[in-house]
Parts: sequence; structure tokens; C-alpha cells
Amino acid sequence: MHASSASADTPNSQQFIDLRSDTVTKPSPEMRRAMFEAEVGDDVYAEDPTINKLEARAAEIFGREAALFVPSGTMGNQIAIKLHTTHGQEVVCEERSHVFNSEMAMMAHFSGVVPRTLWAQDGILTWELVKAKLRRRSYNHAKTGLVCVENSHNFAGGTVTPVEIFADLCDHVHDAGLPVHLDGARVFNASVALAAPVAKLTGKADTVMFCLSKGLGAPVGSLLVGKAAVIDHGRLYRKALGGGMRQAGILAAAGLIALERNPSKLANDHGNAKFLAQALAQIPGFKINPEKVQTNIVICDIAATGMTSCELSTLLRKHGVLADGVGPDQLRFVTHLDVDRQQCERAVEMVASALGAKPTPA
Ligand code: TLP
Repeated sequence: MHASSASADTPNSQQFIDLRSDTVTKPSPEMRRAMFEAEVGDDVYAEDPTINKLEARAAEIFGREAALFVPSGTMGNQIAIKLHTTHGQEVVCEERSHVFNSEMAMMAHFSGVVPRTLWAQDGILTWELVKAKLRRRSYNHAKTGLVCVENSHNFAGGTVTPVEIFADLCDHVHDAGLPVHLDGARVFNASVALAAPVAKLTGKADTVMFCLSKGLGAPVGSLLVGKAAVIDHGRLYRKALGGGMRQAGILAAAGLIALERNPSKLANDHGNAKFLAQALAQIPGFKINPEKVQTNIVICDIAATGMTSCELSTLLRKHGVLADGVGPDQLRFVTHLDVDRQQCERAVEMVASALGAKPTPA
């Protein structure tokens, strides 16, 4: 539902307030300096000292044996699915999950598995919900191979799964003899919202993927963490997918800064998202419950504007605000390091003026 792809009017930050995603952040001067100075080597030989340092640090922060640097969250998730399943199995995941909706059917393509989806309130998978979807070996059904959870949950509106619910789910899934993969693209946002360290929040998952290139502000990169033998096997799949990036220490250098410095800045983004939700809720045609906004994602129901999200996104672009549809009636605004409160205030004014309404102060 992305209304805007690269085109002649590709936005630059001077002209637009870009709330399409937290993936749009540009590397900070400190990151650029570190990239310039980074020590590098050939990472396919595991000889890039900066990547090795980033992987070691990620493993340490998550309390794991090992980590693997990958070019994207999608690659990290798909390597994990491949590691945990065999062809012909099912992967249980939430209906709106990224692994199912936005990864180009790669679980079928690469791993030969099909998703078995379920809808969960706020995207929160509980054992009660999941247990009904698990399938054992039989002559009629494909067996479940993996349960995949997303925290925070992007298309449910950046909602978070509490520590105890996730731990309980993992315990039961493990008792059923199955692994759990966590798509933690924005797990640091979840960690801030829940005031729980990522190691505690994710500790029971078999593998965790997290992104450096979203709220943490790095230009490129994600990590997959887990047991050393599993991650070592993952290196083979990364290479098979074309993810052996050679002297990518220049990227890891920015990633290290993102990982060390930027988790503590996420609370700002969450405050800005809450502000946006409260202010957008005042605009006729916009429906959003600000109480539900827990992290940096605001998904508004815009059906009552009489426009589709694609039409509205195009209109807002003309007024200087970028936001993407995530369904015909839903428009998503994402706060990030490169937008401050003032810009969020301006964005609300621009949205209101695009729709011919005046916002009431939140
Ligand atoms: N999400 C992107 C788009 O693909 C929708 C965004 O703008 O939010 N897991 C989750 C939960 C994600 O939100 C994303 C990216 C990924 C995985 C994939 O990460 P990348 O883009 O690095 O492959």
C-alpha cells in the first residue's frame, strides 16, 4: 500500500515531514565518522573486526551465545524460518505479521512452508490462541514447524507483548516440542514501552531478529541472535541468499553507534507518537484511540474522510506530509529520530489544513 516509491519527486527532508516509517532516518554525523574510520575485513571469512565486534556486542546485550549481522530484517527473519523448519511444514503467526504480509511470500519460496495465521487482539499471541492452531504429525495435515511472534507489532499499531505473556507462550510451545522465533524488528521500542531489558523480554525465544535500521537510526542492518550452532548454520543461509557482504564493517560501525546510543532516545519517539495520536484524533474523519499507542507507530482509520489511504496519502504529500497506507482505510504515521515534536505539530497542522479542518489543541 505504499503510495510513494522512488520517483522524480523523491522527498528530501527539507520539503517534507516524513512519517512513512522509521526506516527513513539518515546516518548521524557521528555514524558517518565511524563509518569512515571503520576497520574492515572480509566478513565471508568472518574477518571483519567491526562486524565481529557488533555481533559480539549484540549477543551480549541479548544474553545469547552468538549473533549474525544481516543486511535486512527480512533476511534475518527468513534465515530464522529456514533454520527452524523443514519443507512442507506450517508456521503459526499473527494475521498482520510482517513475516506473512511483507516478506514477498519468502517463507514459501525459500523454506517451503506455509503460514497458518490467526488474528489476535493488538497482535498479542497468547498460548490460549496459539494452541488451537498447532498441528501434530498426521496423514491429513501439515505439521507445525515454528511459532513466530512480532514485538512490537507493526501493523497492529506498534503494540507490545508483555514479558509474562511471551514467556508463557514460549514455555508451552517448547513443551509441545516446537521452537519460537521473535521478529523483534522494533524490540527496543517494546523494551522501552515495557521498561524491560531486551534480554529479559526475549530470553525465551529460540532466535530473535532485531533491526538497527529502524528506530535505532542506522542506515543498514539487522541481527539474528541465538545459540552458537544455530547462528553458525544461519551464516550458510545468509551466504546462499546473497547476504555475504564482505567489507561491511563500514555498516557495522554505524550499527554499533545505533545499538549503544540510540535505545535511550526511543522514549522521545513514543512521546511524539502519543502526541500525534491525540492531535490526529481531533481531526474530522480520523479515528484513533491514543490510549492504544504504546510505541512509535500510529495507525489511523481514515474511512470517514471518504478517501482511500492511497488517495489521502497523495493529498497529504501535496501538503508536505508523508504517511503511507497500511490497508485501504488505514494510514500509518511513524515517529523516528529525524522528526522532532515541532515537526509533529506542523505535520498535524498540515494534515488538518489538507482536510480543511482546524485541529483542537491536544
Ligand atoms: N517494516 C517496514 C516495511 O517493510 C513495512 C516498515 O516500514 O515498517 N519485521 C517488521 C516488524 C518490520 O516492520 C519490518 C520492516 C521488517 C521485519 C523487515 O525489515 P527490513 O525492511 O529491514 O527488511
